[in-house]
Amino acid sequence: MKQYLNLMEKILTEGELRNNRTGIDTISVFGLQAKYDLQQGFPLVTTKKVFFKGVVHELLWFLAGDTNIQYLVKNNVRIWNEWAFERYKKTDFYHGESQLEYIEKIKNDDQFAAQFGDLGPIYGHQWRNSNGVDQLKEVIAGIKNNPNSRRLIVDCWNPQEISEMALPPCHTFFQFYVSNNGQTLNLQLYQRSADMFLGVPFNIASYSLLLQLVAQECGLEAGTFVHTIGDGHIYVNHLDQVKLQLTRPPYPLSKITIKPFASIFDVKFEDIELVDYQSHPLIKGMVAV
Ligand code: THF
Repeated sequence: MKQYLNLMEKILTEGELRNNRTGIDTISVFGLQAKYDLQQGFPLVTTKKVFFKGVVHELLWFLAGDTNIQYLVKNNVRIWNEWAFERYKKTDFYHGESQLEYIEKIKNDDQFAAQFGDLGPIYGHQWRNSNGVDQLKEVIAGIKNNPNSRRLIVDCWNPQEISEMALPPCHTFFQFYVSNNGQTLNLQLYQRSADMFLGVPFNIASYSLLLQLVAQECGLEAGTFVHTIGDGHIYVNHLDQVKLQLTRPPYPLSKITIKPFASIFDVKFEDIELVDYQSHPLIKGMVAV
């Protein structure tokens, strides 16, 4: 996992201080790439403890085409709470509740959740129903039937729907590539904006798991996850945390095992197991909204 640490070191030495819509400045570099060979192990960051359960629930939520935070909240995954709450605050129904009160209501009141828990047509919607197109289903059929295709693409940047999304997609566009005489599946992601300390360990794990799931369904071996980044940044309130992480030597990588399945859309949380994950302790950081 040196690749991830190298990108953060590069941003610390070459980055430019910039302001942005969140009000918390970043140090940023434009145009970064890292490659993770899944045959070397599962690239879950080891220099801090990553909340892997959250990664799995979020990915299953995307795969189900779900965009309502109720599923995440019920499974104690809080990573999308701020964005849903911000959206709720802008409605006429908001009467000054705290975020905690709002989240309790989302958890326990299905009707309230249906009305106010949605993030708009974000990832899950675009993957499974982009103006009626199930992009993910089609791309999997493409991998099976036409592995040399150069059009094995899922695109979340739907310009007509961006204004309805709680947040325009950060991981915007991905492409599959079958190599090694039809034996190995690779995936490249274009991420327009990357929060290196908080989001990126999640994003690497999420897309590597997606690659492993799709490979398993297609009877292929999981190859390389190529992570291409536009604005790669470290928030200034994460600098101490990043510097601490850079003093920590990485541990050997973990592995993932997934129980046999016919379709990735049938996979359940319990079917995915993280094996031999050894990490340094958790490091906390505030998320910029
Ligand atoms: N906005 C910002 N500023 N950073 C992001 O990483 C980000 N995302 C998604 C959407 N907008 C973003 C949301 N994903 C955490 C992790 C992923 C997120 C949001 C937040 C987070 O806070 N992780 C902590 C705590 C996890 C927990 O235990 O609840 C961590 O230590 O990892 C990137 O796609």
